[in-house]
Formats: sequence, structure tokens, C-alpha cells
Amino acid sequence: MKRIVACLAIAFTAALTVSQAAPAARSGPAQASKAKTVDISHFEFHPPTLQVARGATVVFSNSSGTAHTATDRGAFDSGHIKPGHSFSVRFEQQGTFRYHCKIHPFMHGKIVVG
Ligand SMILES: [Cu+2]
Repeated sequence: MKRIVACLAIAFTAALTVSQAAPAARSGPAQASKAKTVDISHFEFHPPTLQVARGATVVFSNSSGTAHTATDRGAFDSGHIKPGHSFSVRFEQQGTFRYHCKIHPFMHGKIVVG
């Protein structure tokens, strides 16, 4: 089963790297690099606020029946994530990333990288 990851959006800043569940090749201080998932359903991001460790990959998984985006202007933009598809972003810098869906601007979420 081939997993299609929508990686159309290229990271716009050096802070983020778009990847497909890339295993951390780097050694060094134990940095959590597990993938955490934001589920997109019912026109909401679940959970609306997700806390992750620096270096973590967040997978935006669209389990709804319509396309959505996960967009943080200036940081990352998934482009349209079709139903059943997902998009991954690796967060390599601390901070709070507020994102929304460009198709449904009332959809908001937040990734807190600590
Ligand atoms: Cu949407």
C-alpha cells in the first residue's frame, strides 16, 4: 500500500522542512522525532492545539470528505489535502505556529513547538 503524502508545499523558511516521516538521521541529544497527527474532520483540526518537541514531525491527516489545507502564512502551506491524504511538516524551531485552512478560513489550529 503506497502512502501518498501531499508534499507540494515547500518549506518557505529554514525553520521547517517538509518530509515524509523522515527518520532523524542526526544523532545527538535525544530529540523527540516521533510523528504526531492532527486529524482534520468535521471542519476542525483535532486537537486544535498540539504540543510537540523540537524536531518532531506533524502529520496533518484529512479524514473528512472534502479538501482542506493547513496553512501558516510564511511558515508552511500544505496546499489542498484531498480526502484520505496527509501532509507532513517537521518543526525544527521553537515557537507557536498558528495555521488555518485556506478553503475554510474559520478552521484554525496551533502547533506549539517546545
Ligand atoms: Cu478546510
